[in-house]
Amino acid sequence: MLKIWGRLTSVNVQKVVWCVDELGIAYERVDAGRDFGIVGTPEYLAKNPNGLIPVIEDDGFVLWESNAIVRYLAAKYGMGTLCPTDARARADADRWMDWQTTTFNPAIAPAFWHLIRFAPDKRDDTVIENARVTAEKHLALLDAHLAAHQFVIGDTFTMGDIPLACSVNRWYKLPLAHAPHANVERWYYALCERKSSQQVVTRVVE
Ligand SMILES: N[C@@H](CCC(=O)N[C@@H](CS)C(=O)NCC(=O)O)C(=O)O
Repeated sequence: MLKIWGRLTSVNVQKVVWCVDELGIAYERVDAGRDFGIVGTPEYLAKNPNGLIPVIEDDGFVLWESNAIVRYLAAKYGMGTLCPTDARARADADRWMDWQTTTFNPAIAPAFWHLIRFAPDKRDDTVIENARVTAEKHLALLDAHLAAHQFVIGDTFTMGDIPLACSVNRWYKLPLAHAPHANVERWYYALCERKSSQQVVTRVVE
């Protein structure tokens, strides 16, 4: 059976869990990382020398890097649904996955760390405000895109939506003022209705 290592409070683990729930694959998830430990053990480091989560093992095949995991699972178990068969549609999904990991998530991360993970006396309001301004700029771009697209690549839900929706979910749950983005909100709240998103979107951010 597919095995996933990683705590559900991690946005990168959330992507993988949403993906497998969408695909309807049987899996076992082991809490690992932060207070759960495990990631520093020799056994775990043999699977992922970065000592980070998530990691999967699928019939002897070990893989780390969350978006690579989502791509692998979508290609193996969801070709033609989560993973588009058309090369351009697939590149489009890849593009939004890469944008999530290189642009949007790094933009919101400082606000997440200062508001959620750091002790109140370590919070820096300037860092939070700078992150908010940058994130809103990126969300305006996404909003303009979603004005003409139901999902990130068009009419169908694909792997391209999952990592981005996990980060947008985190963003909307941060205790700060969010600017209105009607198309992002329409997209995000529709995804919150999917059965496969429930382990992610019903969680508080911690
Ligand atoms: N680029 C990696 C980043 C992995 C990563 O930074 N994981 C974090 C959680 S989001 C982690 O392992 N933190 C240490 C821990 O939880 O102990 C990926 O997308 O999988």
